[in-house]
Formats: sequence, structure tokens, C-alpha cells
Amino acid sequence: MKNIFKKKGFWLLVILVIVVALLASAGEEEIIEEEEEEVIPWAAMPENPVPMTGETISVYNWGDYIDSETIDIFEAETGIRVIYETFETNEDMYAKIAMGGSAYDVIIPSDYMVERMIQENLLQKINWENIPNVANIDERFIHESYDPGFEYSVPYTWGTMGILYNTGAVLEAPTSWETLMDETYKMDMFMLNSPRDTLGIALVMCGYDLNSTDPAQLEEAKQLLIAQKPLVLAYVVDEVKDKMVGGEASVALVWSGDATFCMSESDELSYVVPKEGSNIFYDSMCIPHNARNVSGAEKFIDFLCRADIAAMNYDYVGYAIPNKAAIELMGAEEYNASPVNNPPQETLDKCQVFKYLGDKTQLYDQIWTEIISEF
Ligand code: SPD
Repeated sequence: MKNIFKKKGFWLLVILVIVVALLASAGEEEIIEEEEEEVIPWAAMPENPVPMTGETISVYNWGDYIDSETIDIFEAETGIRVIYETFETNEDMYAKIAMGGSAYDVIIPSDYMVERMIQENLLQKINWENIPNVANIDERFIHESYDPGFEYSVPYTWGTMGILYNTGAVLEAPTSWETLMDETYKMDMFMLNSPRDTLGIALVMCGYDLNSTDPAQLEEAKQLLIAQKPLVLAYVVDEVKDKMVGGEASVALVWSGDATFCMSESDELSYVVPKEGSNIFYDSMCIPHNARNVSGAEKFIDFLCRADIAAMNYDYVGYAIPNKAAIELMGAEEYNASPVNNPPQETLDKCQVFKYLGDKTQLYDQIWTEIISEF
């Protein structure tokens, strides 16, 4: 018998077999990995979408405040088309509704604006029989301070205001609002283009109540913000996220949900609620007085209260949610591990809700215009 181990052709064949086997197994691993990485959505499009019925609802919400896929699912499940518009601040939204030219079926104002709109008869009472998923809302987030008797609003998200900062760029991690007056960050910070939020924090920086209506205190807050202007790169709202993730500034005054979003995009960003205290806000779904499709609005609000849909929205938007069923679905342990979603009691004790300030609101609007137009 010839010694085949001495033949060159034999060894070439062996090498070829090994290479083919290795390539095949690497391919298998890739396929297995792909299967493991597949993201299971919280909610999915129905297999048999309902054809459009011709019914519509008109929704007016903050920018970047919903996963648009949830709207697609709602439309496919109900056949109701959603006409969706966005606003940047409570004040912009209020002006549009109060002028009366636009009829929306669902709006999402913050606490103090819910309070104002109730007082001015701009909202209608909610028929809870048509919102069974309200049972998913944790009672801790039902605040009678702005909706006495819990009649007009369904909690959607909540959060705090604080400082988002770039850990690699700041000299030390901020703990105080004083950071926003620090010359080190000249032309290196963003402030919120939102009168109530920014003036509220300026009042806290001056050592006053963030709901103050005292003209002398407000004047001091105004002077502080005017003195701060040379440090401010821009007054922004939703744009702050791209700008901070892109490293355009070292610090920014932000709402906590935007901080969560930015921190998920960049390991260099962190968030703090300063030691002097801050604002805690609750944004809620409401039906305006002049809604044209109340039953469609109720269906949409109930849909957004569904655990799978609220989880999907949280995953996309980043703002903390009051929906205990959604938190359970996502895994309460992981959700609560974030100090942004679950701030220590000591922090919460130092946070206050904005109140509607009646006719003193005009003073805020006037002061804000003066600050923004000051050169
Ligand atoms: N992207 C929009 C986020 C809206 C957050 N609402 C904040 C309300 C503060 N009073």
C-alpha cells in the first residue's frame, strides 16, 4: 500500500476540508447571533389592519414625545386616522387653544397648564368608563394639586429639571445650579427656551420659591438670566439632544427625559438635579373643550395607557412613565435602576410642581420677552 500521507494532494485536501468546515461553523455562529440580537417589539402591528374608516382624531403633543410606530398601530387597530401636530412649550400650545382657531381632540399639557386650562374651561371632563386602562396608572402620579378630583387629565410622563453635562469636558461634576453662572462655561452651555422653566430655575438660583410672583424677586431672577446671557450658546428645546450628544457644549439645562435619551446615546453625558432643588413636572393627556371627536380621543388616550404601548413609548422617548403595568412589562428592576426614573427621596423632597399663577403669568411672559430680546 502506498503511503498517502506523503502525497501533497492529500494534505491540500485535508486543509481544504478544514477551511470549509471552519467557514461553515462561523456562518452558523453568525446566524445564531443574529437570532439572539433580534429585538422583540413591545407592541406590534396587527396582522389584519382595519381599513381606514374615514374617522379622524387630531392630536397636539410636544415634539419628540411619542414613538410614531404607536400611531401606526393605533390606526391599524382602529381604522381611525391620526392627524398629529407638535408644539415646543406649554405657552405655545395654550395660545393656540385659547385663540380658538384650532380644534384638537387630544393635547398633552404640563401640570400648571392643566390647572390653568381647567380654570378657563378649556378642557372637558374625562369619562373614565371609556378609559379602562387608567387602571395601569400608578396612583402616586395622580396629583390633585393641578386637577382637583382627578377629572380632566390622564398622566402620560413625568420628570425633573436638571443639568446635563459632559463628564469629559467639565472641571468637576456639577452639584449646584451655580454651574450655570460659571464663566468657565462661557458660550459653552444651552438653556431651555421655555419661560416658566428657565425663570423658575433662576428664582431657585436666587434662593426663592420657583412659583414666586413677587415682582422684586422676579426682577432679580431676570437680572441673573441677563447676566448669564454671555455664557449661553443658545436657548433651545428639542435640539438640545442632538447638540449635547454631538458635544457642542459642556452643560445644559434640560428635562430629565431628554437627559435619559442623551445618556443612552453617549457615555460621556451625565445628569444631576442640583442640591438647591428643582421642578418636578407631570405631563398629562387631556381633551380640549372644543374637541370634535371625543370618542376617538378616548380610544387614543386608552390606547396610550396600554402597558405594551406605554412601554414602547418609554423606550423611544426616554421620559419616565407613571404606567405601573408598562414598567412591570419592561422589568421594574432595570427601569428603577436609573436614578433619573427613580430619584432618591431626598431629591424629590426638594422638587416642586409649577402652579398656575393667575394674572401674574403676564409678568412672567413680559420678563421672558425682555430677557430674550436683551443684547
Ligand atoms: N420633547 C418634549 C418634552 C416635553 C417635556 N415636558 C416638560 C414639561 C416641563 N414643564
